[in-house]
Amino acid sequence: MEMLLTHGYFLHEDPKELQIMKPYPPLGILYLSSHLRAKGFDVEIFDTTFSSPGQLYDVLRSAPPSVLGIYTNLMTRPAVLGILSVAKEAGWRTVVGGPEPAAYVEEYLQRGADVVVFGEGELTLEELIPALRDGGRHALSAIDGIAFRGEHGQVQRTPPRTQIRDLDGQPWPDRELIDIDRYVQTWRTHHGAGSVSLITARGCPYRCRWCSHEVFGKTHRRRKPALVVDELEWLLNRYVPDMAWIADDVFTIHPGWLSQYAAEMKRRRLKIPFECISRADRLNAQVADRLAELGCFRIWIGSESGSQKILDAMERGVTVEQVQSAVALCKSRGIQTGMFLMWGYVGEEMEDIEATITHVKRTNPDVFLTTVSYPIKGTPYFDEVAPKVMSSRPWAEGSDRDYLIAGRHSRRFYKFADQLLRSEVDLARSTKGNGHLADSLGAADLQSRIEEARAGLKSAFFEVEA
Ligand code: B12
Ligand code: SF4
Repeated sequence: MEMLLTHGYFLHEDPKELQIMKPYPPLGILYLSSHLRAKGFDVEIFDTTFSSPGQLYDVLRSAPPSVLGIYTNLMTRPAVLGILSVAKEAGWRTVVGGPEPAAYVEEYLQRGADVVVFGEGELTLEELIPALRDGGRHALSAIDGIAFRGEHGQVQRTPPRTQIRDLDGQPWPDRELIDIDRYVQTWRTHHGAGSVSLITARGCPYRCRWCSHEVFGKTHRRRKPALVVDELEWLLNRYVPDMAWIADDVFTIHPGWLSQYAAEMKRRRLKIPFECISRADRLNAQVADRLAELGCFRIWIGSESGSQKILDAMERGVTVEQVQSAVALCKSRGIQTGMFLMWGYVGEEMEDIEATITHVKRTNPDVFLTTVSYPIKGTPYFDEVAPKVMSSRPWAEGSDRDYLIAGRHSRRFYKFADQLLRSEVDLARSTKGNGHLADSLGAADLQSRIEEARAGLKSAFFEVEA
């Protein structure tokens, strides 16, 4: 074996994810594997999702060491550092890639990574595997898109790697090397429908300040519609899923592409329920029609805030009204809507929180998810708040989600904001339709939760995060 690819996501170590139980396979390393195998490399994958650190460590200690490549995102940092330390002890040469390590090159090099890879890994690994096997530091300095320690221990970075121009020339992800059926079955057991994932494009050209663009930059490259349909058709035949998730950043970014894709699906008489993510400004009547016709049952829309001031501060590039009409449009086509919302962005005041509550009540999506905003290193948002960023845990034990922002309201404050939002929306829902309270007891409960949340917001108003 010339390379073992893995990732640090262990479902059974994550109590929150164990409740959610919606695992998806790590497409990035599956793409790396298929590319490298097509080039003649002997590559294997250790999929950690349903496994345990101990099982991976056993493999690392017992297999003849070669090159270990690890996908890392901001949540998997501690697990990846554990893997690096065992791998180094066992004599592996180690490479880390994915969205996280580029922002923490020194830290990863210090804790066991021999090389950090920036951006897409396919072309870089093709050169890196032989260099790590046969060459020394000199060989590394000729490879674009990496960082490593030079002769005197200094961090050496090479020029950026050119991205793959033609995604259609790339093989599909190597799903057959891992147990996809187990993913599908896990979905089916916990949600009644087995799901598969695929991507139709790479990268997003928008500039939302808090969003990580480490891997694909601001490019957007799409695959040909018919070739995506080939992959989906194969997935349907091979794994017989009940639904699919199109894991693109903005699936509906290109209406012309979507129409061609829909026409090809229709021509082959293919249809599968699916969910995807989009932006309010990339949805219009024609796009909503295509989505409905294709079987889209839920669309996730980044709404983030009901305050235009905050949306503008985020450089989100959409208006509150656009979100409201996009949600209404999708609903009118029978597509469920999910909204992402963020508390605590720079500049958010009580009136912006109220605006978000009014917005969600008015928009009434089927489901909404909230987070307290966190600055991901490498993003403009992080740079903006950097002087106020404080760590709540040692770097190696946490993630960028643990950053505190000095002077911002406390987590307790945002818990009350969340309680207020949820109770207000539930109350508004219970009174909608027939114009009176559907359940007077429920309504009374909600009213008291609203009062409790408002009192909580007042009492926590001067509590700050750090
Ligand atoms: C699908 C997805 C998910 C899914 C499923 C994850 C999965 N198993 O696939 C779900 C919904 C579960 C999810 C959850 C989260 N996600 Co997510 N997710 C994505 C998304 C939209 C697509 C991932 C994908 O398939 N990409 C396509 C493949 C081809 O790209 P790739 O994985 O990056 O791989 C390439 C390179 O990174 C590189 N590479 C990858 N691995 C390796 C390894 C080596 C050795 C090398 C050399 C190179 C290399 O080469 C690959 C091929 O070119 C990305 C955004 C994006 N467009 O990538 C966000 C993204 C990865 N997620 C992100 C975040 C923040 C999260 C959450 C923390 C969100 C939250 N608040 O809960 C959680 C964390 C979950 C966890 N416990 O790990 C961030 C990560 C930021 C960061 N710095 O780490 C991203 C980048 C979104 C963003 N733009 O901010 N996510
Ligand atoms: S949040 Fe979505 S639309 Fe904005 S830059 Fe990131 S991927 Fe693109």
